Amino acid sequence: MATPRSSEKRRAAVPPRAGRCVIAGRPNVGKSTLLNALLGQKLSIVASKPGTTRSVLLGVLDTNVEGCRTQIAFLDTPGLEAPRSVLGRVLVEEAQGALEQGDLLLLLVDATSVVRKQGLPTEDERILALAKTLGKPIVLGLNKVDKVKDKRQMLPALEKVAASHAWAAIVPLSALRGVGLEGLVAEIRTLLPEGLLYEEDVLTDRPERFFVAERVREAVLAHTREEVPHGVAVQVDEWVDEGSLLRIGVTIIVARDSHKGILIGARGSMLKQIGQDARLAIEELLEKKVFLRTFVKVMAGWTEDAEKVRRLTREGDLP
Ligand SMILES: Nc1nc2c(ncn2[C@@H]2O[C@H](COP(=O)(O)OP(=O)(O)OP(=O)(O)O)[C@@H](O)[C@H]2O)c(=O)[nH]1
Ligand SMILES: [Mg+2]
Repeated sequence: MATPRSSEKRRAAVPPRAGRCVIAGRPNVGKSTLLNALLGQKLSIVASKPGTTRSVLLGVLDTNVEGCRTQIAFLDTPGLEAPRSVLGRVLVEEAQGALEQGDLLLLLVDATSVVRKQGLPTEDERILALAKTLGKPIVLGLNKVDKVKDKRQMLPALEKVAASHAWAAIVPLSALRGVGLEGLVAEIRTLLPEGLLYEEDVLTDRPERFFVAERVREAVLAHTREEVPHGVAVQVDEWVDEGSLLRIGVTIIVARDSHKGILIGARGSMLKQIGQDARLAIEELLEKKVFLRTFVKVMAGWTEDAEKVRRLTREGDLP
């Protein structure tokens, strides 16, 4: 039997592993929830509506798997689906571009739809077909297992799915409840090359203002329905650090005149609520007192204008 000392030595001799894992899948399957759960902190915004994530977001997990250093650069991506607008097309292009950057792919699917279909739904099969062309290992993550009522139906569904591709691994998960995450990370480690990609403490590569714009958009998404959320974009146009207080001004862009009224609400009540929620989220993010000014602007039809779409989906990145 190995003494504690010799097992420590053995671990120290195991080289670190690092690589990029692209989280891809249909909209709303829980990709961003999973990124946040894996990192143990909120990086990506989440909403109950499809089409929430609009640009590829890096989140670096630097951890130990059974004592062995492991760096996984996760890339959260917009959902892949047949686009219904120019905005939709740009999001799909963004996600497809990310697929090529991964050492491996984590195809995330909704476990309830797999159980219902007793196999991979057609939309997920399409993504799998696209992923296969890259010739990289694919891990299948079955998310939202907490929502599967009859667990006995899981096994036959898993057997069907297992036969559909030479998966590197199949991992049932609940990103929301934090179930299956350790096993997922351990599976991913086995697929990574040796080495390290980042210095310690690197979490992401986006500036604070991107995350601020996203928190405002998340608050808008939480309070709006139907087509309003799809046409919302947020620009940060004021950022004044006054020491103990950060003064931030944002413009919330909507795609139609009628959406402006909805967003502002009766005597400004909706916008006030959105502003309050967003401010609290930003204060938590930046650990600082924030004064948030919100302004709503109509940019009619921007979701059908490719140049505006490209600018507004990456707006928070601009200096
Ligand atoms: N019950 C349950 N709900 C989940 C789970 N993971 C995510 N969700 C919910 O699913 C919804 C969508 O989550 P997101 O993380 O925004 O999904 P996404 O795949 O990033 O969506 P897009 O960015 O639109 O592609 C949210 O309401 C989440 O709370 C899970 O494991 N169980
Ligand atoms: Mg997302």
